[in-house]
Parts: sequence; C-alpha cells; structure tokens
Amino acid sequence: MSKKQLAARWGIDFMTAFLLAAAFAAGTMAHAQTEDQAWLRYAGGPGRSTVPVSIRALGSSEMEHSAVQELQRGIAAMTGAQPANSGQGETVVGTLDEVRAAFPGLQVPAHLAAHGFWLKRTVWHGRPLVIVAGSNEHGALFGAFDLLRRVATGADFSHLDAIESPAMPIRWVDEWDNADGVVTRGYDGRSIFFEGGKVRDDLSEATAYARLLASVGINGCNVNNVNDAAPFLEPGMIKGLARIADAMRPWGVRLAISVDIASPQKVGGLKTFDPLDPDVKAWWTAKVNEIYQQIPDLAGVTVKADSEGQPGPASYGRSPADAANVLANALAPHGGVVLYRAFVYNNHLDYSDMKADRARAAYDIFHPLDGQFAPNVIVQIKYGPIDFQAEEPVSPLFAGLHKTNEAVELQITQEYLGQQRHLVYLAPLWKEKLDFDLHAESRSTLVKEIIEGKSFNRPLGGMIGVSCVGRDNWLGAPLAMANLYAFGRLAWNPNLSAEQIAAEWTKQTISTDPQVVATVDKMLMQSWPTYVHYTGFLGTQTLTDITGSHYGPNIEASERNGWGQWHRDDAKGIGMDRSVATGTGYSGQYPPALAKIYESIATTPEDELLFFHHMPWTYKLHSGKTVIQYVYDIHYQGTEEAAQLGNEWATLKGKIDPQLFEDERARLEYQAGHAIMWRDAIVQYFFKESGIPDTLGRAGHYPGRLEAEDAHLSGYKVIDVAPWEDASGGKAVACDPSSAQKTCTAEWTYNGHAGRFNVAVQYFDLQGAVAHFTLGTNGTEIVSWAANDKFPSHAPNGDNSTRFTAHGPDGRGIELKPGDTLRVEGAPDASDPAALDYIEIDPAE
Ligand code: GCV
Repeated sequence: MSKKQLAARWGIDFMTAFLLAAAFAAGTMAHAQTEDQAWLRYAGGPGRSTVPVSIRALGSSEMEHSAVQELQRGIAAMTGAQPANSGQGETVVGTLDEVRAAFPGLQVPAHLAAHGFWLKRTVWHGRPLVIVAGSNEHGALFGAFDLLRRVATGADFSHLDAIESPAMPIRWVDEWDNADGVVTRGYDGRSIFFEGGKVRDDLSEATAYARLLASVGINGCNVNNVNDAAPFLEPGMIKGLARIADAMRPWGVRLAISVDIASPQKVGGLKTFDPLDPDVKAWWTAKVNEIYQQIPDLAGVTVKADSEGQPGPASYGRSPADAANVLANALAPHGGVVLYRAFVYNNHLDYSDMKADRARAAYDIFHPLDGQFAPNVIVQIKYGPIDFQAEEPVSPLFAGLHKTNEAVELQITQEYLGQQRHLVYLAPLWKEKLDFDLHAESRSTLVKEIIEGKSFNRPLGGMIGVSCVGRDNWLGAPLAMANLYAFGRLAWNPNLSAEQIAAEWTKQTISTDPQVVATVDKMLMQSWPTYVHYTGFLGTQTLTDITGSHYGPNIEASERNGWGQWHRDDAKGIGMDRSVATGTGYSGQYPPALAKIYESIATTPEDELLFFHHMPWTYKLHSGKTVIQYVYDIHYQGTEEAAQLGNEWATLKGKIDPQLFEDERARLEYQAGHAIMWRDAIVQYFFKESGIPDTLGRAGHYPGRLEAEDAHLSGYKVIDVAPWEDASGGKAVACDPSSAQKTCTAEWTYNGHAGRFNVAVQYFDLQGAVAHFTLGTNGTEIVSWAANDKFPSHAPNGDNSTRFTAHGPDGRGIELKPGDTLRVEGAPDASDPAALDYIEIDPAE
C-alpha cells in the first residue's frame, strides 16, 4: 500500500503514514516466514501455568529432543518463568516404555494407540511431575504440542490425565510446488522448497513449516505439484528431496512426492510406461529403491493420471488400479503408500450432450475397481464430485468403495474461495462434508468414519489438505492460517467443532481476551456463508473464470466448453439436471436413501438444488421466493454481511496487535468492495438474461452511482469490459494510448441534495503495473492513491476491479451541493490504462 493511499484510507497525515508504512515494511520483514507469528507465538497464554519449567527428555531420539526444545521455549514464553530448581518439579517427555522405566511403580496406561500420547500431572516423591508420554517418540512430540496448546488456551491443569490418538493414519498436506519455484494455486509467494529447477539451498523454511505442521498433528508433506512431476525423479532432484526430508524429519513430518506415471518413459527412456509391462515394473522397483536409499522414511507417492492433460494408464487401456499397484508393489517393502487421486475426468466433454456430466467421472471410473487396489493404495477423493467448490455435494465415491482405502482431499489454499484476499474460514465447510452421512449399505456411514477406516473396516485412510504455502508468510493473510490450523486439528480429530477450533486458534494467535475471541470466532464462522452469499447460489458451482484465474466473476466461462463445470443457464432457467429420470443419472450414484432425496426436486436440499436440477427462474423456493428473486436478495445480503465483517473487526481496535489490526482491516475493506462487484456482476447478468425485475427494484438501479462512460471525459475513452458483467453497465473508461495527455479525467456534475457523502471510486488495478488516481471536487484534489495491489489479470475485469472509498478529510464525508463537480484523474502506467468503472455517492450518515 502506498503512503498516500495509507493516508487517504486512514485519514492520517503524510508523515504518520510514512512512519506507519516504514513500520509495515520492517514488520513484514521481521515477521516474514516466522512460524512464531502463526499460532506458535506462545504469547497468548494466561501466564499461570502449573507446568514445571524444568523439562527433560527420557530418551535420546530427535523428536523427543524437538519436543523438549518446544516445551522449554513455549512454557518459558507463556509463563515468563526460567528453568528453576528441581524443587518445583519437572516435566518429562518420553515413550510409554521410557516413562515406565524412569518411574517404577507409577501407574501408567497399558497401551497407547499409534502416535497417541498420555498427558499426566501427578506428584512423584513429593514433587510435581508432568508426564508427556507417547506411544513412540512421535506420539511424545504430538503430546508436547498438545500440552502447550492447553497452556496457551488456559486449560485447567489440576486434574490433567488425558489420552489422545489420531483418528486416522494419513494426515498430509500436499503442496503444488513446481521445480521452477512457482506454486500452482498458491497466492503467497514462491516455493519454500524449490527454485530454478532444483531444491533451494536454504531449507530453514521447510523446517519451520514442519514445526507448524507437527504442532497440529500432521505427519506427511507432499512437496511437489501433481502436474508435471517427472523431473522430480531425476537423480539430482532425488538428492535435493533427501535434503528436504532431512529438514522436516526432526518434527516427524515425512516427505512424500508426486510422481508422473509416464516417468519410465520420460525419465527412464523406456519405450513405454504401460504399468503392466515387465520393464516398466522393473524400472519403478529400481527407482523406488534408489529413492529409499536416500530417503529411508519416504511416506509415499501421490499420483494424478489421465486427468487435465496428465498421462495415465488409459493410454494403454489399463486401469487406475493397474497404475496404482505397480507403484504400490515397489513401495510395499519400504512401508510406503500410494495416494491415487480419483480426480480423473475427461475435460473435453460435449456441452450439447445433455447426458454428459463431469460429476459422474470419479464414481464411474473407480467404483468398478473396488477391491482391485493393493493394500498400500489409498484412493484420494476430493470432497465434492467437481473441484473444491464453495458449495457442492459430497462425492458419492466415498460410499462406492468398500474394499479400498480412502482419503478425503480438502483444499486449504482458497483457489475458488477468494484466494486469501477474502476471509473464508473453511472448517465449517469441511465439517459439513466430514459429518455427512452417506447411508451406504443402508446404515450410518459418515464421511469421517469412512476415511478413518471404521465404516468399511479398512486399515488405512486419512485426510489430505492442499496447502500451497509460499514464502510470503505461508498463506499470506494472517487469518487464512486458521484454515491450516483447522485442517490439522480435524485430521487429528474430525469430531472437533469448527467453533472450538476457531476459539483455540484465536486464543493462540491473536488474544485470549474473551471479547476478542468471541468477535474473531463470530467473524470466522460467518465468513464461508457470506462468501457463498455474494458469489453464487443454490449449488450452481462457481461463477468465476474457470479457465483462468478462478477469482473474479465470469459467468459464461463455465459454459459451452469441455470442462464440465456447467450451470446451463438461459432465459428460462438454470441448473444441471442430474436426476436418473430425466438427467445425467448422477444422483443414482448415491446409496438408495440419498439417491431418492436428490432425485426429487421437492426433497433436494435447496443449497444444492441447481446442482441436481434445472429449475425455471420463476420456481418458488420453500420461502415462497422465486429462484431469481433469491439470486437478487442473497447477493445484496452477502454484501451487507461482507461489510459487517469489517464492522466487527473494527471493534477490536486497541485490543489486539496494531499491525495485525490494520492489515486485516485493509483486507476486509477490500473484500467488502469486491463483494459489491461480485453482487453487481451476478445480479446484472441474470437480470438481463431472465428479464425478470427485482421486486425490490435494486437490479439495474444503483442510487448514487455515476458511470464513468457518462462522465465528461478527457483523455479517457469508453471501453467494453470482458466479461461484460464485470463492469457496471458492461462498460468502463480507460486512458486512450493514442492521446498525448499524461493523465486522463472523468468529470461529473453533482445534482443531488446538499450534505456530506462518502465517495467510492470503482477502478481496475491491473497486474504488474501501477496507475495512479486522484479524486477531487470543484477543481481541488481531495485524495490520491496508487493502484498497486497484486491481483490477477492484465486486462480490466472482475479479477482486479477494486473499490476505493473517500470519507473526506475528517472522516465525516465530503461536502457536496448541487452543481459541484466531481473529478477522477487517472495517471496510466505503461501497461495499466487507469481504467475506471464508476463513482458512487452515499450519504456519510
Ligand atoms: C494441480 C484444479 C486446479 C488445478 C489442479 C487440479 C488438481 O483443476 O485448478 O490447478 O492441478 O485442480 O487438483 O489436480
């Protein structure tokens, strides 16, 4: 944010802005990539822990050492206490066997489940003793972090006697990092692992990340993108990967890698990669042996095949089971596993075929293979049948595999959910999916119990979170880190509630002040429904640009192409008919009880109605509203809710870290503006298409809005924005490159009543360039700012449409009377024409 922009937005003088900007810069540097700035700050503890600060390991393992180091650091920071004399007792860390040996006669649990721990506060020979005992050293490390969480969240220690173990064995994050350092669908800087085609020299961030992951029970990290993974099996790269494994090992996070199924050909130079070819089998065995020589604890491999251009067994008429098993057999002697992704579909579907349906693909392909996968294969299934949508039903495949290990794939990086620029706490969405009952075999089969292996008695299963962290503070936005935290906590225990996790995270990260905790948690819990309310409706799936950024609105982008993310809207209605009777038959993939519910319009839950059925705009919902009226209402409601997030945050001023306060305040202000743009795009698009007026008269009418294309223009020329719905009225103005003028102006005459007003300027902040704007009245400049944020797209559209609101010099609005002129002046950059959509004048009170 520029200094002038800071001054303008905060109503402060230039020098203060300069100092604040300097503080931001210094702060960003100081805080960059420090896991201590996430939930491991150890600053929010209530300061009255009774955990003895004299801490020792009973064994000599690396993980016990990490645990002791962490406890010393955390307890000392939270209690302010220094390691003291042994009269105050001690805290010990070890395995259950080590505890038994060290404290003979002490009653200890007979057994702890794999990676489980026991926390106990007792008295030993008259002195306080806190025991952190693991089933093994890994369990002890998890126990240490759990103890610290208890201190940080103010838990009662008087009767501490707790046993915990993870609900499922596979608890991994997947990174989509490329060898060149670019993180696919990462919104937070370059890779912490790779740069310039090789592993980075400095892997301290990999270690720091592993510490963060371990603190919430995550035990695996797949470091490279599932696309184009072949180069990662080159000998030089394997050496580098071994260094990453070394960097994460002290925290018990095992390395995993994505592999390209065509590697025998691409890397090995074989003529084929047919998984049933003996040479191919031999190649994989040798390659896997080579890897394990250098990375003896490799957790396993992940495969994306026959999907979105990635090669796969279909090239040879082989099945995913054939491909998975050749890898599984090579990995089995080393204890490694294969995560074979069920995200396999044809992205060249025929839009004109009303039976074609991408949602069917995973079940159609994998269900017939049930029972054919090797015991160390886990089929990794995205939570919905399409692709990490803000709203989509649970994938029916979870209920379609009874003799196969299963894992759910969630997405921590907010690819379709605001890309960390919007606050969206994902735990409520994940909980909805994890708690969903698929009723397989006409009994209760919750998704969480299926992936735990309980429902179908499977030995393996788990949760994978696509994280895509980067060097710009992990997930970039501080509050987005609640999602990484929540993922780990839910993988450890999917029965935790989203509220409980939010409260834990807030207490550890922001403050233990009850008002702060209540406010932040309320905001977090409201954020996902809010995002859904201003970006989509009734299960349409995404309305964003699906072939590009996945960020701003682009309603047509999903239609009339082979990708199958269709919503099939027209003048009469919208939605995909996925019924068995008249549609694609997708609803029949669910177990009978659910299939029946989804088959009928009357019983389909309304938040998924348009996913399963094509409905007329005039269809009346349970509320009595028509579908189109719902579209109008929910988008206006969503923008109000987005603004409310900012209002809630404002109440925290002075109660939390000022830097965090300002950072999130600016983010929420941006989000509220972007929500308005989303609302207007969707409302004007479907208003035009359906031709049905809004009963409240809002669609197509914007009180106080003055379009740039209607202004008196100098240097600016009117442009068509693509897609049209991303600009108010479909048009904007941009500086004319052929004009000799250095700046361009748009001027309006104010004709409303006299008073004080906030003036919002909707402009386009293009990627990779910095245009400048000023707003003035009657020839006098009031405020100026730089369009220097980082948004997708080099052309003006909804990706980069941004709102700047001027509240006047004293924050009480700008004085206007009839006849006054308002002027926006844009100074283009070489590749940013300072494009402008409109200004909007709203009464200040
Ligand atoms: C890694 C979506 C994303 C792709 C991603 C793919 C996947 O389609 O947009 O970037 O590819 O999912 O999960 O494989």
